[in-house]
Amino acid sequence: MTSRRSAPAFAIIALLVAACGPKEKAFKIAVAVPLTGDMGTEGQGLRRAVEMAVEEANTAQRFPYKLAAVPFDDRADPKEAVNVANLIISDPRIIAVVGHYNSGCAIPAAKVYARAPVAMISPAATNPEVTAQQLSPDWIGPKMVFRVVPTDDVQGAYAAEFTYRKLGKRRMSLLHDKTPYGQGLAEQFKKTFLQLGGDIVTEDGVAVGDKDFKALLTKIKGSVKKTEGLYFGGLYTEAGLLLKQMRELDMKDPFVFISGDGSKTSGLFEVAGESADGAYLSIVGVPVEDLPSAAKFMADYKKRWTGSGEELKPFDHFGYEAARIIFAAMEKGATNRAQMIEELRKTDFTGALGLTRFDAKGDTLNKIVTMTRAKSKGRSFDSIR
Ligand code: ABU
Repeated sequence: MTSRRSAPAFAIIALLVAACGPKEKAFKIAVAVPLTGDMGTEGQGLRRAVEMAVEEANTAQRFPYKLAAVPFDDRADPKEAVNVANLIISDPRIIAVVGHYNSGCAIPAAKVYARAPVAMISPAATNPEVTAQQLSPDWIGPKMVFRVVPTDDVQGAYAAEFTYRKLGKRRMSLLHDKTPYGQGLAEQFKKTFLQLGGDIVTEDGVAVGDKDFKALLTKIKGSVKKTEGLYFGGLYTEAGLLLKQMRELDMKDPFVFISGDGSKTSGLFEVAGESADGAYLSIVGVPVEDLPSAAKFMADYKKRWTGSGEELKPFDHFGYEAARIIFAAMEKGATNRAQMIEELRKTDFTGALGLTRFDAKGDTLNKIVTMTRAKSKGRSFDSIR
């Protein structure tokens, strides 16, 4: 009786061993992003995008080996990002990393990847230091950090020019969340706004997770120099709460709220509701829906991910492109970490983002930034031309 039952099971195991045994070649791409917490929605989108790219490559039998996307949750926490990076470098089957989302995570995690070394392509972290740190004489390892999004020196300067020239504002208040991303973006805004002749009336920092900004906003509203708007460097949760409390304090048009790519996501409407209406949010790159080269990606994504909460998130096309840039390097013969780094430096890839090439720092040569405006009806972000 025992032998009759175990015979088919035995055959199945033998087949599985033959199909997936240790001799079969397989490579993994790590997707190191926040998968839980407030930023989990953004990271889950990136995971879906990279998984889709991997599925496409496997289905098309593009390589004589299998690929797998392996998600790692850094929880948007720099310490956890370092833990995750150490796990990643200890798995020799991981040939490259798509990550991290937060600049505050990408900066320390990159130092761990440099020790391995294993290449990392960030699809979202925009603080210049993410890549610039690898030019430092203290950098331990080769140059192996790349990113497919423009940086905050471009984004912050663009927002300041927009505020000064297009909106005609001369006196702004500055607020940031004290993270490398939020503070860096706000500082770049300030630098350019002052250069243009504008005045920064108040300047403050808040913490990620703070909920009550009423006292701070009351101070800003009552500033002697009469501020005309608030520039916020930070992420959507705090941006949404700020907008909600600003409206409660009657801080609305012509008083402006301006923030960056970390706040431009559907989550802003979930936090702020109708109070999000009229907020200006810059984004890196061109809105994905305006990119003809990304039309197929968008259609395929919609087809592949249709469940609730699985809608396209703002950085997904960047994650998809990062994975496909890694595959292009594999196609050119990169089958180990060192070859991958070498090939990525020579990237000349045309895909959903158009043409991607990296400069000596590892940054994309695409430097486009777009300003959008939140519209609560329909929960959209309209590009401003
Ligand atoms: N660039 C938006 C994602 C946040 C960050 O860079 O930290």
